[in-house]
Amino acid sequence: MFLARRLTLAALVVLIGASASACVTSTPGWTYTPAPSVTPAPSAGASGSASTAPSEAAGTVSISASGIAFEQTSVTAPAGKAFQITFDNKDAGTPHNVAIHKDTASGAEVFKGEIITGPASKTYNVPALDAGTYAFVCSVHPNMTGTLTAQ
Ligand SMILES: [Cu+2]
Repeated sequence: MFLARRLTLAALVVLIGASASACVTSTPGWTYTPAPSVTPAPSAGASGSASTAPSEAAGTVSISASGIAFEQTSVTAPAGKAFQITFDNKDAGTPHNVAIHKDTASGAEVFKGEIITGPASKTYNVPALDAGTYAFVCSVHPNMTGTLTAQ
């Protein structure tokens, strides 16, 4: 009981001390440890990682096909500016392409990439898309679909 109370009291003191100021804690070793750990904390936050993802997709979107299926279920593209899709058709002797449809695969076609027979790859120049959700589809195999988010 006494030990538990002491631990509780100690925890409270540590919490109060930590919230008041890191300098209050007297152990010298701890003054160095918190400093580096505080720096990565903001970048590890949700907003930090969210801002990293679009910058990766800002350049080129990679889509590949294998086994008459796209290997990506969803990709992200920049909205409001032209971008490129690097399409890798890994299916020997099988034609595929990437077409982009508004909202869903049955929506209006906003882009249709050239059909290529694998193994082959092609870079498509896609015009700017409005922000929103699109489906990418193979014109040859309508069951090949994925989601493209323009943001
Ligand atoms: Cu196909």
